Amino acid sequence: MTEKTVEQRYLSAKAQYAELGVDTDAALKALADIPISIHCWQGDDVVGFEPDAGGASGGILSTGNYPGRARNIRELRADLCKAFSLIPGAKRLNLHAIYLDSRRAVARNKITPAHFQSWIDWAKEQKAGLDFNPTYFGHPKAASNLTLSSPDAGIREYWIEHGIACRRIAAEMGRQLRNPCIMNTWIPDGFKDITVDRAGARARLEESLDRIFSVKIPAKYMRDAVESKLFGIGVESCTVGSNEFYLGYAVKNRLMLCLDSGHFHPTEVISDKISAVLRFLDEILLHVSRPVRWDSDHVVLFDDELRAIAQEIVRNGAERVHIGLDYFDATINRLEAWIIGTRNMQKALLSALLEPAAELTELERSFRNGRKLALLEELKMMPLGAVYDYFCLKQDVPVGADYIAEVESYERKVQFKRG
Ligand code: RNT
Ligand code: ZN
Repeated sequence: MTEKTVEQRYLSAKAQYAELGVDTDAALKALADIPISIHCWQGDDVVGFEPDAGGASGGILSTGNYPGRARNIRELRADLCKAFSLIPGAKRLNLHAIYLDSRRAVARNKITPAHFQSWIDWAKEQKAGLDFNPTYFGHPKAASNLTLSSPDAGIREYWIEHGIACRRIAAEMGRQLRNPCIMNTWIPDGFKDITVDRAGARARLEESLDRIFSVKIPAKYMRDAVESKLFGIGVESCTVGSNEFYLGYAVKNRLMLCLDSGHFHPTEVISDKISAVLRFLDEILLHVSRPVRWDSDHVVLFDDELRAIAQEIVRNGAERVHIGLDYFDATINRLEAWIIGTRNMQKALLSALLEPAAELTELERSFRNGRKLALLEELKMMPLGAVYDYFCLKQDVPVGADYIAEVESYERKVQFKRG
């Protein structure tokens, strides 16, 4: 498609939306300012760069053997640079503690901001914010699937120190980038079979978290989120950090709750939870993912639930909802996984920004529900694609499917040569 065609189609779409009272220019301006935090772990199948890397465990796993996985920091950064050049809009990079830059092995309770300085410098160059996660899995001290809630005081202490070390790192990222770093705490803790002392495990988890969060850090540097879960492979019977546990903990301690799309019962959706939890929390974090039959972490599609999530973000105020992606598919090119998911998140946000919001609300309040339903259905036929293509053009990234050829040439020249 030539630039001229993209522009012409945009003008025609703009006129069509204007008839509904929707301003496409304003929507594009708003879209450009909503950052999406791109998860580094899609690039290497959640392995990380510790010299004795253990990979994912604790109930999460990446499946597939598509060639070209990034094996070291240099390769991961090259892949991220390439992917970033094909994704429009404001970007953040979401790192895990196992992605540290160190030639020597460092115990997880001894990591410091210095181990992430090269990532901070990289993010500065990329004009991207950074988010962070302590890594409580893929480690001998997590082998029992109990970390912060372990009955073993030594194990608990080790992971408490890890949590404290990670908050310092996150604060330093936010300070240097002048952009608050969101640190998300997810632990794999749970039990495979009948669990007798759920209360004991939860009491220990609360105590450990209290110690980690006892140091107050200004919100302009970093903010904490806690992520709940339903179950994991190998921890089917009891998850210590359940939704009720973390919702209560977040409300009590004024932290963010992290809602992951894959962490609820199969017919339960996070889109409905956003407006509920925002009554009691200032801000929340989302892990946008796609569960297929279980918490499978498939690449995010432009489907009904993604659109509903985006509508709730826009309707409740995007400044209160931090958007992170969380999936890992090793059966396709990992750049495509990033690009498809991030672009879909943006398309969903754009589609929500292009709704005649006031009119829809008014129709609902006045019980004109037939008209509301009809309008919502008509909106599905509006030329959203033409508006998104124009966004890509203006942001200087390939329009439509044009990025695919770029990824294919990159995999031939770079990723397939990795052996
Ligand atoms: C696991 C959680 C968690 C992880 C990442 C790697 O079920 O979703 O967020 O996916 O921290
Ligand atoms: Zn998650």
